[in-house]
Amino acid sequence: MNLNQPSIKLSQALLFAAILLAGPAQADDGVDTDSLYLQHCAACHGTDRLGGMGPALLPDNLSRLRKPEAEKVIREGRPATQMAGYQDILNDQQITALTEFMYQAPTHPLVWGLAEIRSSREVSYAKGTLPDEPVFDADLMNLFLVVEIGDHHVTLLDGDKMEPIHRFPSRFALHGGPKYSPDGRYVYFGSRDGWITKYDLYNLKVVAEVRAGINMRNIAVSADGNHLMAANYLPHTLVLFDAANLELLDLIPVANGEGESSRVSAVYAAPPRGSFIAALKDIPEAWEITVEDNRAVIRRMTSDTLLDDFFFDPGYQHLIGAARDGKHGVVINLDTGTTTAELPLPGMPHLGSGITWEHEGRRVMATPHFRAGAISIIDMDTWQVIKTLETEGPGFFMRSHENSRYAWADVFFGPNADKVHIIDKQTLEIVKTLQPEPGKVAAHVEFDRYGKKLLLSIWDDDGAIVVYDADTLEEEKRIPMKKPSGKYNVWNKINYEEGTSH
Ligand code: DHE
Repeated sequence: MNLNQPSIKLSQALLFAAILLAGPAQADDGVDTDSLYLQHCAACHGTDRLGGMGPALLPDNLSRLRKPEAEKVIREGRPATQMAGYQDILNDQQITALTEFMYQAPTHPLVWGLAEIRSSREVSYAKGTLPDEPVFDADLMNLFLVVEIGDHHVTLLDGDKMEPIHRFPSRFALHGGPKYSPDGRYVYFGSRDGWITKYDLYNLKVVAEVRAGINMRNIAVSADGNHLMAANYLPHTLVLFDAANLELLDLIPVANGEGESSRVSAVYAAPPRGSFIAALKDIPEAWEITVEDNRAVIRRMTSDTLLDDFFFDPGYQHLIGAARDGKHGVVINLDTGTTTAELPLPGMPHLGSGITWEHEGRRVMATPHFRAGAISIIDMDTWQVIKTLETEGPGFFMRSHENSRYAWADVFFGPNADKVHIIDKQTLEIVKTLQPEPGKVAAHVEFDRYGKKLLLSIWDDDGAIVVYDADTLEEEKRIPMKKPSGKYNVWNKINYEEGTSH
């Protein structure tokens, strides 16, 4: 919804006509929601509800927004966005009816294929057309990006001075880690609505955008920086792009040999293998994808369970996946494609945020659990759980750095969500529990490139980034931010640092 009225595309106009010809939909309370939607919302959110200048208004895309919050947004608008408040235009009954309408599946088919992807692409500055000198002075390897989901912005932070350099608007609801080009100059963001934004950190400019799907999981950039792959829930596709200008190269329908299609749980780059690895949500398969002549070549690995979430060993020889039943994990050998071990991991492990380190000469990995106040520590040679740490509630993220003796784990869910545990990586014990701001969720840590300082989010609209000394564990400063979620350090990401996500 918006006061600026962008032009409506032909396909949307045809759909608009079809809806009008079909006659207005009346809600139970007699409100004509179709007409209200077309009059007030369609210009920005699309006549087909697939989104436009505003986000998509479909049940899956809205699943994380509770209905009362959605009503509040319609009533009051969203600060610092184009979304105006409608409380003087629509009455309570109309607002409630519109909200219900948005949470119902549309009757028209939702299509996002080659034509839609191609026509969504916009290249503002083709690769090679902007200066190669950064417009600011800072260590380019110690920059952080902070995603602020409170008002859909991103802050670029100088990791030496721990001061913001620049703040810019993002697409609605970024999710998952932004991915850097191997030299750290460009970063690619993915939004839940399927938008991929390529941003030039040297020039502080969006250089290209494309929409890969209607409901996207995440994106991955190949180790050589040449290709980008997007994993979608809707439609059931993987999409391959040229990373230079986000040109569409290949659209891969995701289905098994019998033609049953599947959502994609996620896709990651596997640098030593020169490939991408994707796991499927509705079919018990993981795929290894290589790019030949700008086309995707798929190698299928079958698993004995559906994989929701997964992780890799540092050499990318094994995929460690969480089974959908939430009770165990499986280890797939990526060379043979066979399942080589099963892990007893009750309480739904969040393997995607696992980290690894050396412990008594062996590599271990640690993972929090979504449904249990526990952290499992696993020996990566024997695939045995060697320790289970009891925490003050289920956690979401874990983080460390090769140069730090500590690993940090948040307590994201439950009454202790304002606490963070600090684990000694050698004794495998929780040595300290911090409560940076009582009553506000404290979550997600990222270290600087040296492992000497770290950033923690106070996950609140009136939130902050807290800077800690990684050795003394003392707070150094707070930088106010709007619900900061993930933080991403350039050096740690492009070097696949062992204590951070990839
Ligand atoms: Fe995430 C990363 C899946 C809910 C914040 N999340 C990821 C990744 C996956 C994933 C597969 C890795 C992608 C990548 O980085 O390339 N997330 C899921 C879910 O399945 C789940 C549980 C349900 C869903 O709705 O999708 C989920 N995630 C959330 C949230 O509720 C969080 C806390 C808030 C939000 O923004 O939606 C959230 N997820 C994050 C963040 C990362 C992430 C901040 C990146 C972490 C990192 O350090 O790399």
